[in-house]
Parts: sequence; C-alpha cells; structure tokens
Amino acid sequence: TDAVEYDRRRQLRECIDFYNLPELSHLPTSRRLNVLATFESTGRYEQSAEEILVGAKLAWRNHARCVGRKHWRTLKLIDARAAVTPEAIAEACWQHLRLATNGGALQSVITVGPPPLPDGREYRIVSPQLIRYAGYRNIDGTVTGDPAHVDITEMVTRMGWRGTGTRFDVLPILISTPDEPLRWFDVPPELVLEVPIVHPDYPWFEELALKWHAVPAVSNMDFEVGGITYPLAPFSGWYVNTEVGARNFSDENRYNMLPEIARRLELDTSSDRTLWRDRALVELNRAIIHSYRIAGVYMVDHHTVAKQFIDHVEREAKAGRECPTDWSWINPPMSSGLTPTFHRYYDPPNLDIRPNFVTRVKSGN
Ligand code: NRG
Repeated sequence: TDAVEYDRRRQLRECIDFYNLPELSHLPTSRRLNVLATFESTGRYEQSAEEILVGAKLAWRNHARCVGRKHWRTLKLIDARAAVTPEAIAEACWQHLRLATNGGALQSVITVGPPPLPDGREYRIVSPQLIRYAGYRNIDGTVTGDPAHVDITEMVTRMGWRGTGTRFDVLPILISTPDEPLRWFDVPPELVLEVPIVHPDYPWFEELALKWHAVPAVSNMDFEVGGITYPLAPFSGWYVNTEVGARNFSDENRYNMLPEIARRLELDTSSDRTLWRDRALVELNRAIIHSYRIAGVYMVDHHTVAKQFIDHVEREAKAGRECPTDWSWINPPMSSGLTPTFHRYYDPPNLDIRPNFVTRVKSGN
C-alpha cells in the first residue's frame, strides 16, 4: 500500500541521513554502502553497538523536551539486543538499574533491546518506567499510593501480582514479547535505591513518611535511529527536584501533599491569595533537595539545570547546530521566572528530527 511504501522511503531516508552525520564520518565508506544496500533490498540491517550508542546520544541531544541535554556525551549503552525472552529482558533491566544507580552517583544509561521481528511483532516494556509506585483505589474513591498508576496496578493485580498496600509499593515491570503472553517481574528490592524525605529545619517533615526512588528510568518510548525503531529502549539520568517536589508530590491528581504540609506549617489556607500552596511547595522542594543530598543520591536543582541548559544551547549554536526545544517542557513547574530558561525562545521543536525518542503509546511518565 501507499502507507507502507511511504514508511519504507522515510526509513531509507533516515538511514542515509544517519550514516551521513558528522558523528559517523569515521566509518569506512564500505560500511555505509553495505548498510544502504542491505536495507534497500531486505528492509532490515544490523547496527553496530557503536552506531547505536552514537545514535542514542544524538537522540538525547535532539530531544526537545529534555532540559538535561548538556550531558548527552556521557550516555552509557547496555546492548541487550540478544535478550529475546521475558526473563532475559528483565535481567537486562536489572543490569540497567545497577549501572544507572551506581550507589547513588547516578549515571546516564540506555538499554537497547531487540528490534521488531520482520513481521512487525515487537518486544516492549509496557511499564512507563522501570520503577513506579502502585496506586490502589479504595472503596471511598480515594487512592493509596500513586494515582497515576491505578490502571497499571489493577492490570498487574488481575495478572496475579499482589502488593502489600503501602503508598510506596514498587510495581513489577511488565514485559511484552512476540511469542509469550504479557509477563510481570518484581523488581529485586536491592536494586531500588530510595530516599526518605526529611526537611533541613522541620523535624515533623519525616512524619509525612514520604520517600521517592533515585532513578527515573523511562521505559515506554521508542528509540528511532537510522531508519530502525527500537520499541524496547529504557533510558535514565537523574531527577530534577521539581519532578518529584513540584509534580509527583504536589499535583492534585498525584500524591497531593501540599494541603497537609500547609497544615503542619500552620499556614492560612482560607484563600489562594495567602499563597499557602506556594509556600508549602518551596518547603517541600527544599526537603527533597536536602534529602537526596544527605542520602548521597545525585539530583539537580531547577536553577542549576536551567543554567546548564543555557550553556548547552549556546554550545550547540557555536557548533552550528539547531537545538530544537519545547519551552513548556524545559521550564520548571515552580519559580520558572527565576531561571534563565524562561526568558528566551528556542529553535522550534522539530518532531521529524532523528535520531530521537518518540512517544507512541500515551501514558504517564
Ligand atoms: N517526571 C518523571 C520522569 C521523567 C523523566 N525525567 C528524567 N529523565 N529526569 C518522574 O518520574 O517524575 N531522565 O532520564 O533522567
């Protein structure tokens, strides 16, 4: 059909463009010719681990929604293309968590699994991240745990998984392969580094009994490089405090902690105009930054990451490259006007630029 032919041409174009990138100019011409001939006649070709790593770094550098791109050169690759059973894929995920966590000195890692089969069937991690907390819907309509994960919690529960019912039960990872029904695997607890949240000045803060995991490992985006799509390609770096403090713990449809924190701070919550939410938000974020620091777990604050991003944009401009950027994603969800990323515009997000990470299935990260 036309659509298939269109896709084939787009993939071939992406392949040509990829092997023409300056970052791959050291490859012998024979490699480039060989890839193109193979891809053109069979619709497939095998990338080398080096090509995949270069591609993954560039996918990161190209990703318009990432504020952490200054560090794109430091990415490490776990080549898990040979992992074709659910067990082997789970094992690769554990290896990912070990390498990425690194005892708290977080390292940026991508694990690349098998490409789709010739008939299009795929290997995929269904979970939005390798580490996620369960959400249990209670009879009164409230949720224990992370409300963002109620659906996935109900799904794995129907598949026989049982959580212990706390607010921070780590969900199993869900793995889908061509030849077996969907499978779940509990994450080995020793691979889940977590940080108990305490406040530098308010001892009562620890009574809120909050904690969060060290590693944000997005596992449901496609990695597209050189005309090939890797649906199984979890990647992770480190958190910005605002992801945890100004979204996960403060959004009304997540842990919604601001009312409780304001109450403990004895703020006047009678009107929005007292800025009680804003004040609670600042204390919560101070607690997050402080807690990760004393736990020896790396995290960046929103001021520092914004400065790093501006450095990065300027460095890219000097190198003569565009830096497609989604303004609404790279600005922090609190105090954005205090960060330099707020006060300028960027190259428009170019959705077609490859290599890149793309969202195919919509679900909450
Ligand atoms: N906001 C999500 C995580 C998204 C990815 N964030 C990163 N990625 N920092 C959350 O769990 O709060 N990363 O690769 O470092």
